[in-house]
Amino acid sequence: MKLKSIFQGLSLGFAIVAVGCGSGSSPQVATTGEGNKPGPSDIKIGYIVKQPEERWFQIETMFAKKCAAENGFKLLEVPAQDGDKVMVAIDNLNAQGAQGFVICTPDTHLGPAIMRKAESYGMKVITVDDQFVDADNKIMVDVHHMGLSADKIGQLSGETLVAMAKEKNWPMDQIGVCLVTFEELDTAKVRTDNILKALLAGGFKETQIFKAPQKTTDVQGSLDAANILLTQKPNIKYWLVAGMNDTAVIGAVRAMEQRGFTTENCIGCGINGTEAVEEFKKAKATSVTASILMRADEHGFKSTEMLYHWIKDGTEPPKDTRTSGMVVNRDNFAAKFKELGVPID
Ligand code: FCA
Repeated sequence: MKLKSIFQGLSLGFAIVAVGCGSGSSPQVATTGEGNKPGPSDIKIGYIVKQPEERWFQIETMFAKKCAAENGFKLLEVPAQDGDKVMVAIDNLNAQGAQGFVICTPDTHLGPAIMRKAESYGMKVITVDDQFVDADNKIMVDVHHMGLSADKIGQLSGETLVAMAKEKNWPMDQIGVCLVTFEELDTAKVRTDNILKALLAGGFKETQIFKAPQKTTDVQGSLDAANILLTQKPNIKYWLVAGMNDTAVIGAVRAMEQRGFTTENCIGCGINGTEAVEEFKKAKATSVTASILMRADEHGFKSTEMLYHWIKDGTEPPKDTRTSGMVVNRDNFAAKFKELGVPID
C-alpha cells in the first residue's frame, strides 16, 4: 500500500534552544549529536492517543515504539481520553524533556489550545488520524498531519457493502441501511458522507438509508445508536450496517444480534480492520462481514519518524500525508495482516 504525500513540505532549518524550563520556554535539549544537533538518545517524543482501549491505537503505539527502538530515541506513551488529560500530558511531556509529540486528540476543537501550549514550550506537533479544528470549525491545515483519505475510504466501504448486498440477493424494498454517524468529527463525517454517496450510486434510495448518530465513539455508543433506530424501524427485514470505523459497525451489529438478526439478514462493513479482526477470528461468522484495512502500523511508525527527523535534523515533514486501505474479510484477513507484519492476537 502506498503512502501518499499530498503536499511536499519545505525543508526548514531548526534552531535548538538549549536552555530554559517551565512555562513559556523551550525544553532543554542536550546536543550529543553532530554540530549542535541533538543525537538520537537526546530525543524524547510523546505519543498521545484518545482511545487507548481501541486496538487501532494500540497498534499505532506499538509501531511508534518500534520506530523509537529502531532509531534509538525515547517514546513516551500517553493515553488522554479528555481535554484535561491532554493539557496535563503536554505539561508532563515538557517536564520530562520531550521536544514534541504526535497526537490523536479526544476533541479536535482543542486544536488551538494544544498548539498554544506546545508552542509555548517550543514543542513540535504532528496530528495523527484526527485533524485539529479552529474556533470557526475549520481544519487547521497549518498543523502537520498524517491521516487517511477519508473520502476514498468511505467510498470503498460503501462500494464493498453494495457488492456484498448484491450477492445476498435480498428484496431491495425490504432492505434498510443503518449508517452509524459521528458528524462532530471531520474524518468520521467525510467517511460516512462518502459511504452514503456510494450507496446511492449503487442503487439504494435515500429513503432506505437511516443515520444512527453515536454519542460516543465506542461499541456502547454505536450499540445505543442502532437500538434507537431498530426501535423506530421494526419492520425492516434485512439490514446493511456501516459507520466511520469497525467499532461503529460492531456495536450496531451487536444491537441487531440482540434482536435476532444473523448473517442471514444482516451484513456490515467496517473501517480500520484492527477491531474487525476479532470478529473474523470467531469460529462462527458474525454480521461484521468485511472491513477496510487501514494502516495503523504506518500511521504510528511514519508520524513518529517524521517528527523524529524534524526534531533531529530540522527536516520539516509534508504538511499532509494520507494513507489508503484495502478490503479484508474472513477469507483473507490472516494473509493481509501477515503481509503488513501486524499481529492479530
Ligand atoms: C479516528 C477513529 C479511529 C481510526 C482513525 C484512523 O481517530 O476514531 O478508529 O479510524 O480515525
